[in-house]
Amino acid sequence: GGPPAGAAPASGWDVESVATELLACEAERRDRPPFTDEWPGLDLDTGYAVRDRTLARRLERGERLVGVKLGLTSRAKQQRMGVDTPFVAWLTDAMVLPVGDAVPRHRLIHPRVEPEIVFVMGERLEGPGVSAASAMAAVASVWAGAEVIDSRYRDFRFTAGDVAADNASSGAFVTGPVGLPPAGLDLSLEGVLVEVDGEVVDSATGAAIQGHPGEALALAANDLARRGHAIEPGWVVLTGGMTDAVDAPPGVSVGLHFTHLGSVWLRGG
Ligand code: 0L1
Ligand code: MG
Repeated sequence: GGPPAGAAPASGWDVESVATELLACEAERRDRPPFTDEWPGLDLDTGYAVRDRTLARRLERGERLVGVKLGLTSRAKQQRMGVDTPFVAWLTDAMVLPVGDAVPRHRLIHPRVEPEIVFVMGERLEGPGVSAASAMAAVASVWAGAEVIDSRYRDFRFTAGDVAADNASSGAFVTGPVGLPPAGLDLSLEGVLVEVDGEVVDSATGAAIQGHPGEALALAANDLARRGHAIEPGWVVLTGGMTDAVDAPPGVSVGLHFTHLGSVWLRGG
């Protein structure tokens, strides 16, 4: 009985039209209510189908796929956003923020900044059945990172399906000064201080990310395998915000200070 989950939306929305609307919101710097207000059938898998359609459109217009990011891998972020599922989204070269650039507010709606532990992959990683240990064995180097998240949803209000469709609030990202080999690091204990205009406003360790960022990497590989994707050599993997994100309006300076991975500075914009 009944249509399959996500099918035949009474609202008129479907995967194609949601993908079109999300890309239009991004281009026009326009936010909107979550689609699930009108289309409750937009579940996580349907959201992923939208995410893959927007990626296809980005590639068609000349962007290059450079990696993946995880969303809502830390409890701090899950609680803040009211969604308890981690998920995976795409990174393209258009999202790379050159070192020294300010938060690119001119092309974003309501950007916020969060600290992340970032991997650059040495080997291909394909699920299912990937463990944190086998995931870490495929990592070439570990970096400090700042993700500038943005959401096409007004006030960052969304369900898991909405945010999966919206490529996990992707905006831009920048990595820190040094890439270290993973072997010498205990990433559960890697700390970060979030400093805004000289004041420490938050802190966390890598354990905030699913116990260890390698768990998030394994999760990404296993989750992508469900849709026939693998993580490729050379790809960048953002393992998820370690703390809640902070606002960075013009004039504000954000410093993310890691124990061994160095500092990432970002001027507000
Ligand atoms: O808007 C959001 O906070 C959802 C994306 C989460 C990004 C992250 O957890 O790193
Ligand atoms: Mg993030």
